Amino acid sequence: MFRKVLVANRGEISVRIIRACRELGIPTVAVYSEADANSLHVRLATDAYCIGPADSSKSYLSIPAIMSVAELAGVDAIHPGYGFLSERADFAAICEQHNIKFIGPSSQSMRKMGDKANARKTMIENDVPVIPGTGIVHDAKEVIKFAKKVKYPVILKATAGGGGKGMRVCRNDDEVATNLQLCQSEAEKSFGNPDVYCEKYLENPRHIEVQIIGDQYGNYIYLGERDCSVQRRHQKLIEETPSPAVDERTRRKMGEASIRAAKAVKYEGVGTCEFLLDSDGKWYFMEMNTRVQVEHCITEMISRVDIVRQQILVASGEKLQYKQKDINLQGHAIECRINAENPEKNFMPCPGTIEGYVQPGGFGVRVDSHVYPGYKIPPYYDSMIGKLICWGENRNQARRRMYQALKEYVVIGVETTIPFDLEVIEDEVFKTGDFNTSFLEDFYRRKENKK
Ligand code: MV4
Repeated sequence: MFRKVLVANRGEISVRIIRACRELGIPTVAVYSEADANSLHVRLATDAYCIGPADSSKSYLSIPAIMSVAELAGVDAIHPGYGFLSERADFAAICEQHNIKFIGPSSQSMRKMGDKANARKTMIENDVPVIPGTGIVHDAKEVIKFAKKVKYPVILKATAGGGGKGMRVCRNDDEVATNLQLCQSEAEKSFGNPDVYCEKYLENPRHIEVQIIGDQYGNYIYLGERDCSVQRRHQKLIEETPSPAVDERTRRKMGEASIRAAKAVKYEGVGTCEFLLDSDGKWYFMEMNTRVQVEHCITEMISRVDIVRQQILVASGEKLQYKQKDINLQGHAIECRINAENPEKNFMPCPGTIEGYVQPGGFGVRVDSHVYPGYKIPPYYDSMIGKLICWGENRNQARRRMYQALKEYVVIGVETTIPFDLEVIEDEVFKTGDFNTSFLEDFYRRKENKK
């Protein structure tokens, strides 16, 4: 087992990782920026080092700052959490060169999944369904030819992109020429790689993702799917598992396809395969997220598998403690991300001091958060206050428990997304479970019509 783990992150996920390490008896090293000196992760870790100013490019994203602390503190592993350096293959490679275990896949696996056009090719070779698409496209003619074949709309995507960044939908020949140039120059600017590929565009799919875990010996399990269709500009707001749109057979097929995807790149650790599900039940691999995700907790609630604990165990070289037949998904779980944002003002971030704070609790209620009364939410990072996760024997019980827990949650001093969450949880369409990624747009349209 590891001697000491550096947690290269902040906020609730640092707290989540430090808790898992404490349970395993592993000392931890927190790193923090000047804006985070009063953060909970600093208090909970065995040791803490300031790594620079508030600006994350000079602190949480600074590889030299983090590697210096790793050497100084004598850690043998680094947990990157999500965001920040978590999907940087170059960082994973530097850890490998310094004999420090990056808690995640190898830099090589990350590179193979990080290049989306290449990942598509790998999936096709391994019988994982992907949306009809192209390799790298060089001129508008190629795209127009492809669109003739599959019919408009099509979508251009940066091969180095992901998570909704660097995408452009084209609905006719005229749009192709302009969008291709825009997409290529944006890709060059944002990712340092101008390469773009093209896919048939699916209108209003559901966003489904499958959690997998693999060890260093080629053993894999999948832990069912999460439905993340309630999102706004690629920011997920509410997630649930199981998906109301996935049946037992589809769950097994998607799970097995996810494991084939992982095996194809010799993936180790926890990861998530993202799929789109269309209205006739067809589903397609989109991309793989090579990190622990914000919404992993709902999967923990229905599987009773501690995903972060398993992540640390397999990274340290232990064999996976579960076989697929040991996995027994039970009940339903929903997560609401509670953000310091004003839903009445276009979800504008509202950093500031939390003057009063009371968390909900009770059977089937979990709050993962790093805040406390008097805590000042800094303006430099994401505005998440915490995650509220509710479990129930079925979807309706989980939903009603979420409603009560949201009602109990008191946050004074900053605006939050709690009033918005309450409205969605009680929404008639949300109640049916029959919706897709256009849910929020439709929700606001329906609200306007009622006025
Ligand atoms: C798509 C798509 C439809 N057709 N690709 C967004 C995140 C990234 N992982 C992939 N994404 C999408 N890719 C094809 N060929 C729809 C999405 C998508 C989406 C697009 C617009 C608005 C919200 C969305 C939510 C999930 C997925």
